[in-house]
Amino acid sequence: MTTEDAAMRSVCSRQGASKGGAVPAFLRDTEHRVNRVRRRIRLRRSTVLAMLNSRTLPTLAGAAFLALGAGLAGGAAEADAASFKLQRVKAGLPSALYVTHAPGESNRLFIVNQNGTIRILQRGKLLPGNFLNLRGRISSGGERGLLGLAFHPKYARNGKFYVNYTDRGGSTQVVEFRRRNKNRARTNGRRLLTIKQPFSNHNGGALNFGPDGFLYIATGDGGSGGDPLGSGQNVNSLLGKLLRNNVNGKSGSRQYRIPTSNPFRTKPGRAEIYSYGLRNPWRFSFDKKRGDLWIGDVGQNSREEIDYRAKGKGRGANFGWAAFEGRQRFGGSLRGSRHIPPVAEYGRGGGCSVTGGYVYRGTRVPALRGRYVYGDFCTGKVWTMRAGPRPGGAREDTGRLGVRLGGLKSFGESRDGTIYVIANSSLYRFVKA
Ligand SMILES: [Ca+2]
Repeated sequence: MTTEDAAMRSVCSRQGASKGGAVPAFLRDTEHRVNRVRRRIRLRRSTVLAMLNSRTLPTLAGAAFLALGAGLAGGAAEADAASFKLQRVKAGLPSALYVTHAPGESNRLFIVNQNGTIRILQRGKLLPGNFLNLRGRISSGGERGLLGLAFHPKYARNGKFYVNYTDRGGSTQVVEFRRRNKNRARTNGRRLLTIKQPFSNHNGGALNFGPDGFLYIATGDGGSGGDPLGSGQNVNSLLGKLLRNNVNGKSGSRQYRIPTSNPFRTKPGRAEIYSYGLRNPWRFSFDKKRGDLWIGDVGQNSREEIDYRAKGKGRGANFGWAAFEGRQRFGGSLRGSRHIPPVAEYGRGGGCSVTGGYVYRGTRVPALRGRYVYGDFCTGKVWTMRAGPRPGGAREDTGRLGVRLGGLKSFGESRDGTIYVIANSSLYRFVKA
């Protein structure tokens, strides 16, 4: 693999906001890549229009192309009354990377900034000061920074929450903090997990509590390109995994306990592993109604994928990387015999870095009910698909949004199930059109 290959491969992985000053080489590469995808989309659109004008297509194929053309044109000509769109909630959030809510708190969102701070947005207004400030402890830029936040299910009572960041040396840290009061956190934390990162990219970063009350931690394969260390299929490595810990207790030298049903607890392999075969699971979530697991796993050179397992079925699941990229064979052998293929995937015509989202379980947007919403960082395209128990039917909905998204970093969910989006250095929410 040439250096150029490595650079190109690293940019198709997840990366975050550019900071001020000189633009790093790989961000310039990302720009090239985004422009190339845009050119390809323009080309495809003109081809579609030419084919339609030629009137040589069979009716059915013509209808399909027409639908594709409308989507690509961002036309959203659908006349259904129960549609949706995006509404901007807050602009001027250049470092914002993620948004979430605390259990029991309505009308308040926590905005995670890649540069190391967490701010509170209350009824649409940013509260002064930071809820938490980790600027001095983190490395930020590219795919590094403060990447994830999850509140303990009993946060209202115990004030505990968890963050995932890359420290000054680039290692992943998962640390527990506590609330001091409603709007401020204590600055001394309890370090739960340190994972050394061999390369600067593919740090994963998402954290969520599952329906079982355990903390799930998504890790990337360690970076570079093509999983050179073979982390994805290696169950003796914490890289390229979804990990699961019980934070309510300690065990020996561990600052957490291993849930008794973790698949490698009594078998060779790291006891923290819940599922494996992941490349860079930048964002994952649980369906708040069904408890199903949804992962957006960023692809290598060709396939961006959405992985799904019904509640509890992600245990021991092998999502394939690096033996598979999406449904395609990639490299190396598969551990075991069962590859769990994605429930949705797209190629470079759709974008170059998937951003996993959420199943809509709110009430205000009927057209989104029971649909999983996800998007692409590079193109700002957004898709929705049927949620469990039979996920499928992915459909591009970019044309409905009413806004062209760029730098689609994360989706988020508020207490009432409203889905939010961090893109264009702004916060948006899905509303009824
Ligand atoms: Ca996979």
